[in-house]
Amino acid sequence: MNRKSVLLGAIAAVMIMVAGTAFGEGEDEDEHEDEDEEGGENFEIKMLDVGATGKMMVFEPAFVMVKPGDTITFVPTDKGHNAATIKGMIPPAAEPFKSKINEEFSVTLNETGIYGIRCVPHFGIGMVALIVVGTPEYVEDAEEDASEVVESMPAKAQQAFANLFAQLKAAQ
Ligand SMILES: [Cu+2]
Repeated sequence: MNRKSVLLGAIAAVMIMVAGTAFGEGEDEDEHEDEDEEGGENFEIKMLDVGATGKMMVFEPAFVMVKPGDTITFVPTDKGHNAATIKGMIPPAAEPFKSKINEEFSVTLNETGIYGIRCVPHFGIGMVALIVVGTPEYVEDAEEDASEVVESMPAKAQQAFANLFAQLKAAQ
C-alpha cells in the first residue's frame, strides 16, 4: 500500500464509522427504551385499535414499570386515541396530564407511585393503562388505595384494572 491508498483507506474507515453511528441512532428510535437527555430511559406505549391479542382499543403495553425520571411516550399508532391521568390515581405530588387526540405525547415521571391512565374516548370500553414508577412498599396496597376510584369506573375499565393490578402483583 502506498501512502495515498493508506490515507483513502483511513477516510473510508471514518466514513463507515460515521455512517454506522447515524444508522445506530436511527435504529434506537424504534427500540423500546433509549436514553433521554437527563439520563432516564424512554418507554413507548402505543395507542392501538387492535392489540396483539386481538383486544379492541388498547394501550400496548398497558402495564409498564419504570424508574423515577424515566420518560413515557404515548404513540398515536392508530387514530382517535389520547392518554390522560385518572383523577385520584396518581401520586399526590404528580402533575396530571392529558394529551390531545392523535398527538404523540411524552411525559417524564419523577414522582414515585402508580399512575392510572385512560384514553378519554375509549375509557368506557376499558382502554386504560397502569404505570408504576419505582418499587416502593406502597405497591402492596396500591390496588386497595385505588379501589374507590376503580369502583366508580365503567365495568370494562374496572375489569381492565383488575388485570393490570394482577400483573403488578405478578411482577413483584
Ligand atoms: Cu382510545
